[in-house]
Amino acid sequence: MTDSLISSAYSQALEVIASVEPRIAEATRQELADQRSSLKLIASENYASPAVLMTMGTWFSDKYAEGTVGHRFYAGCQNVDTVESLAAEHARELFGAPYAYVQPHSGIDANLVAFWSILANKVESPYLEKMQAKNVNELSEADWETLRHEFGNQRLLGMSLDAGGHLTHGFRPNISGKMFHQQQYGTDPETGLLDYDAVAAKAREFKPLVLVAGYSAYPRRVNFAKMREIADEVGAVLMVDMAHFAGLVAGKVFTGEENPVPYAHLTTTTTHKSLRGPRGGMVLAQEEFAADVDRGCPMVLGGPLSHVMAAKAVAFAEARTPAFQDYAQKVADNAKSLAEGFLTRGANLVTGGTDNHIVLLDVSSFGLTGRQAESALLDAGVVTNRNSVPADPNGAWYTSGVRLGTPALTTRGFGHDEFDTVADLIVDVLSNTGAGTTKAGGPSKASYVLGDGVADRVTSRSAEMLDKHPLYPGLVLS
Ligand code: DSN
Repeated sequence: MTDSLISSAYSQALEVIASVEPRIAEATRQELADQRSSLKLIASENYASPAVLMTMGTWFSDKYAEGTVGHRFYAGCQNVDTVESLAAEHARELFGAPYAYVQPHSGIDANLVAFWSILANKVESPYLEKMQAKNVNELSEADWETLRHEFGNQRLLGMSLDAGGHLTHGFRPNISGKMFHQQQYGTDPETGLLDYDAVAAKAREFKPLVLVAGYSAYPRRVNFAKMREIADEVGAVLMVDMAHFAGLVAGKVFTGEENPVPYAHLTTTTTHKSLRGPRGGMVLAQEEFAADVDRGCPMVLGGPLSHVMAAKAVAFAEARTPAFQDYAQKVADNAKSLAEGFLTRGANLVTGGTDNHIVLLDVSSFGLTGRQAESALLDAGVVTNRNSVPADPNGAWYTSGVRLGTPALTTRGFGHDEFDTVADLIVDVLSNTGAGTTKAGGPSKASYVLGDGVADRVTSRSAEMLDKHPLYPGLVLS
């Protein structure tokens, strides 16, 4: 596709939008300008291709298609069937999975579908037997009470939020921490690394139905063969949430025991992070769970977003190319360059480095909270997100860390030298930021004072790199 076609398509689309609500057209233009002019280091974000983005803007958005391919609750789904079948086929091939469910709207939805299918498949409840034999309306109140008891008292063991796990891995305030009787595993207090013996000991003691592996802020690889061994020993289902590193699996950077798909009973993911597709989720499953996963909609999810499933198919087609494998390797190489850049400048990193796409910077040595650091960096055009570090004294709101990721800027073409410069710019901002005070003059975890001229200095050095590696280089809006 030529640059002029893309430019013309978007320019005309914006004209059509402006004819109805000009402020939305303007915000859309401004978003492109902002993304072009800032250093996007949010580890969970990326830049999807124009083909993926354009696929989302069609009339597939208008179609209801609850159910699954060939078994819909609405008529007229023949084209949605084509789209969903193709997306699932591409996903199965890309990840070597027996079964793929491409309907989840997000990673949290994907995890809820996985929980549902584990409960439906593994909980031995008299309710389920009766439900197979009877009309659901004939079940008694006592049957429903049994169901609530059986489904509501299962055990889940997942990685704690401050060690790098996700909210949906059993964090107490999240529904996963309320619907399951949960316990959490952390990381070694000295090294910050996952301690498989400690996970195994906890699993032996707790005997979970579900062992969740995977992470949102752990800057290291996981050995999923070991996690499966632990699950098997205690009779648990292994569920891996690869939302963050799906692109590194698809791109064959994580292979063998670092690839979760052959080891996990269920693997969940988002499609928009390192995988560089549209915003959405997906569940990959071994055959024994497929029938229950298939009931995800309408048992757990609202109607599938057919336009997004179409864009998933396009993104998966992109991800099976050698160019994507090259990209995925660069994502990991660049994270190492970024980490080395920090270490040579004396900054502290959780686990002392990285071997995936994440660098977790502990900002307490700069005398700042994560929130202060995130805000000061944003003032200088560096977009990050604050994140807890293990045993964080500032909790999940203020935090003591800043999470950085390389997928987005690698898409723009940044390499070793640019990421070394990014480390330099971040250290420059943080070394020249002081903690502020509350209105009453006490210590504040939120306010901060950025030194004079720092934002301009950093923005101008970033602009040189951003101009050299433009976002959507051929896209010119008229
Ligand atoms: N929001 C995603 C992330 O940033 O990791 C996961 O919830």
